[in-house]
Amino acid sequence: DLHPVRRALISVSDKTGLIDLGQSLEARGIEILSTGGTAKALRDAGVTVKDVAEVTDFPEMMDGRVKTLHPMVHGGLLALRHNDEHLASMEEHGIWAIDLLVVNLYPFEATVASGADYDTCIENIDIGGPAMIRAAAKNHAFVSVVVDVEDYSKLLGDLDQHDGSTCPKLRKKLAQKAYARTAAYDAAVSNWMAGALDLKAPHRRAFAGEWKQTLRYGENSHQQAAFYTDGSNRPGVATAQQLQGKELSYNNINDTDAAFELVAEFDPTDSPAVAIIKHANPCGVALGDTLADAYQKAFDCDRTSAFGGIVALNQPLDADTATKITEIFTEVVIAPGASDEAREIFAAKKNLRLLLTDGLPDPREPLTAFKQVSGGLLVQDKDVGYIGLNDLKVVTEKAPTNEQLRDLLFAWKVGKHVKSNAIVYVKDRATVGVGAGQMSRLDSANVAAAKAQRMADELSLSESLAKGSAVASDAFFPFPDGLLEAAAAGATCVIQPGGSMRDDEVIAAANDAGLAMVFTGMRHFRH
Ligand code: 93A
Repeated sequence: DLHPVRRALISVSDKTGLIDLGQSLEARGIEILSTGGTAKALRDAGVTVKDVAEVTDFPEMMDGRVKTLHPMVHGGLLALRHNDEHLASMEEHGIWAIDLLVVNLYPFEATVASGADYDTCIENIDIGGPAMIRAAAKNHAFVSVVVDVEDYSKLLGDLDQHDGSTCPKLRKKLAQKAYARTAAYDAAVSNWMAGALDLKAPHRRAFAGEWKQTLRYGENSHQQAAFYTDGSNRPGVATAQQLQGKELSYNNINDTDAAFELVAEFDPTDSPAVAIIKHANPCGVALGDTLADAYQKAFDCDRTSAFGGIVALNQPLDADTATKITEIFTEVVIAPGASDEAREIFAAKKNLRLLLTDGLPDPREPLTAFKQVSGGLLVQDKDVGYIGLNDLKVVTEKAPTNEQLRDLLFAWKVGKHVKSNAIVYVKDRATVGVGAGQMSRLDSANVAAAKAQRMADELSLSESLAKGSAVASDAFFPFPDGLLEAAAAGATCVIQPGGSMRDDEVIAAANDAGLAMVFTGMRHFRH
């Protein structure tokens, strides 16, 4: 049923739109109750407000920890207006009904993101706000609860349409949104505490995100989709600024994330790096003397697949690289910044999406990864495993040269970001063949080799790009066949975890083929 709004309680940390709202409610004859800072802001703007402290007959106390936690407030929010007993209690205790609650919470997520100390974060856990929100949302049969500044106009529109009342459909929608907000808020608190305690993934975790945008559709056009942020403010696709181009699609976001996470593996102070991604797998990754050089080398790995790809850079986009990128159709470019000249070059390509971030994601930051399965969620530590030179064990008669070691470690880092089974051929700090997502390791080795050969044909080279390459395998070779396939394709050195029952056979085959091979002792499955 329609329900008239006579009395409102407003208590907001984010005061955006507050004065307008207060004035609009007052103009509609609605009495306004409010807490300290909110009341002051409204009064300063000439809006008549009653202090909650006057209603509760208690001062705000304990640094504001207790301001609205009182039966005069919660009774007013929770009382069923058609229940005689409830009405009698209201009468007996002088409780007045509150028909509208407008609350936004202490900015806990923003406080954490700002790097505030532990005690400051604790002080920014809102208790009274969520309590009121949950009470009002429960009683949405009578009470409207607004937790989002963007809903102020919706509320006022509804009041106008219904002569000072709100309709049940709006109240129900607002209540659903309200519980989403308090759930996300508590999840943020719990996850922050898990981080502060250094708890690992298997511990009890809460799941929630903050709605960011509705997407046109999901992976396919018959699937609805939306994009949520986790409130962490990490540099990445969720917090990037889009400077131009059409709205990002679901697949764009997924691929852009894969591209940026991969390129972030390479320290920008060591070398410029470029990754080109298609369908969440790299079709070219390279380090270069310049960013443009790195792009060219990444592009030359698989020019066919790079068409319509997603490009990630580990350094700000410069004019040379921008010019090269615009030579073919590219869906998205993501980079930690861009020069003015580069932006101008891109501006001529209206459809090209350019995303800029404040830096790179930290590939070693311990985070939690989720995967949905029927009826549940799989939770694990994100794969932040790292292999350096000192972790490598040479297992063949031949030891790799320094050049080979450099390429092996590069191939290993790329392989971590390729769907399993992953086989990656690398030459001169650039991929020359990537085999991804095959159900057999041998097939992945074949696919990567075939790509290296095809690209060589396209470039009219006399031998495969994989000739003289370093090859990485994301998991051990269970049999010598995959390794021999790589050798046949032209690989001269191998990096792989080791640990197979048949390691001896595989090492013997490597020796026979004259390969140098190192074991990492770590696997990088990615499914
Ligand atoms: O410290 S609290 O958890 N204790 C309360 O009783 C309480 N009531 C409202 N925080 C409380 N609030 C929050 O105060 C609201 O959720 C809002 O974010 C903020 C508004 O304070 P002010 O009006 O003083 O700016």
